[in-house]
Amino acid sequence: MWAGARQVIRFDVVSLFPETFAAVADSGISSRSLARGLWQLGLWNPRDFTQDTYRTVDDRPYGGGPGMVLLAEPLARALDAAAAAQSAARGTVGKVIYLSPQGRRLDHATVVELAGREAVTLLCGRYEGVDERLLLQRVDEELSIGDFVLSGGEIAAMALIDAVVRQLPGALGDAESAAEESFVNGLLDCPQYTRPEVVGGERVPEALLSGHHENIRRWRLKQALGRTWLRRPELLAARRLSGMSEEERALLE
Ligand code: 9D3
Repeated sequence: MWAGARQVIRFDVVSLFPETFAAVADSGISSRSLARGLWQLGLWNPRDFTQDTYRTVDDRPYGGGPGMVLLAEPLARALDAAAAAQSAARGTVGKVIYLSPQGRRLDHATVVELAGREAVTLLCGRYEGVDERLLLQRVDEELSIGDFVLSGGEIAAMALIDAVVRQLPGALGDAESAAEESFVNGLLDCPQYTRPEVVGGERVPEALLSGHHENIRRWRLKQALGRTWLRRPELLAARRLSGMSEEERALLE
């Protein structure tokens, strides 16, 4: 295989807390694949793009009310710097995605689509949000990671990066990739067991000790279907529409 054909993605992140991205840059699968050149990370702090003595990045909302709003100008200059870096590193400038509770919910299909891009800029908000004019002028897409309140966009951006990087060819080891395949099929994972055979009086299910690979596969599929039916019935409804195998229908029954 020609290594030059590798699918590399560059993320440029605009954030007031760039140091928090150590969570994806310095540990785990994302860190290993960053060191191997499968993806690139640029961090841009709007505070470094201020022009006043106090390095002001926020101000009070017009119309009054609690909290502060991020200023458009330092963000615009940080976005310009990110775009220039993408142009130099990738020969192209990616779309700007604003992480916000008002965005469309991130899902697996979007993660896979993002993994195919050359460059993406992630804009992280803080406090009450970002001046709307900056959003209108500079943001292409808006994404949320769920219906709950975070303190800012950073953790959402890191969740997105982690999920996308896992999809890059070569990011996961062989064992991890094989495990992934068994459940990115719209079902929840089956239960997992390891030694010893008895824990707190509870035995490992007999099917897993048989060594009969076909029985083990059927037991796992049945468990996955049963759990999905009990915990996330809406996933099964979607699966019924997109087509279920005769075996799955029988096991679910
Ligand atoms: C508590 C303040 N809220 C009512 C006025 C508005 C609000 C502003 C900023 C709520 C959250 C945030 C910060 N959140 C994000 O930047 C964010 C987020 C989230 O909170 N939940 C799910 N996905 C995301 S993506 C970015």
